[in-house]
Amino acid sequence: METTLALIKPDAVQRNIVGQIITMIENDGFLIKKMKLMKMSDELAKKFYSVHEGKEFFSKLIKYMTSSDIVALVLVKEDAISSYRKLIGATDPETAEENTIRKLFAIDKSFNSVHGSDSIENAQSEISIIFGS
Ligand code: IDP
Ligand code: MG
Repeated sequence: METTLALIKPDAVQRNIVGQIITMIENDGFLIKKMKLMKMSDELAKKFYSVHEGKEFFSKLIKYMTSSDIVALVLVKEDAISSYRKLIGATDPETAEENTIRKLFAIDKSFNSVHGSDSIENAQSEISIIFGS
């Protein structure tokens, strides 16, 4: 069994679609191991997205991620990391596959409703950033 970190981002919490997204996660066979509603501080968001520091969208991303509450989840499933990335779809909803969370719910490639870890190392580091170790 593998573990991944999922975030339901501010645009989704603001639009009252947390339940629909969690239903898709549960229907895809993930077990919710941890879950919390929280607001990211500027410092936490910058640490979480430090890999994107210096990119042109970085300040917009930090402003977005700290704009309202998010829901953070630790999910467990066989091949959870790739399985959850497949469920959420491509970063840009215009290129995301049908029936993925981003295709169904994302506004655009900036405000794209969900986050998912992309490797075992990043999943472990993101879980400790959000939930502590
Ligand atoms: P991911 O969330 O699919 O892993 P990343 O490339 O890691 O995508 O980017 C992190 C987040 O930064 C995206 O989910 C999105 O919110 C934002 N982002 C990524 N690329 C762009 C862009 O080109 N313009 C604006 N925002 C972007
Ligand atoms: Mg990423």
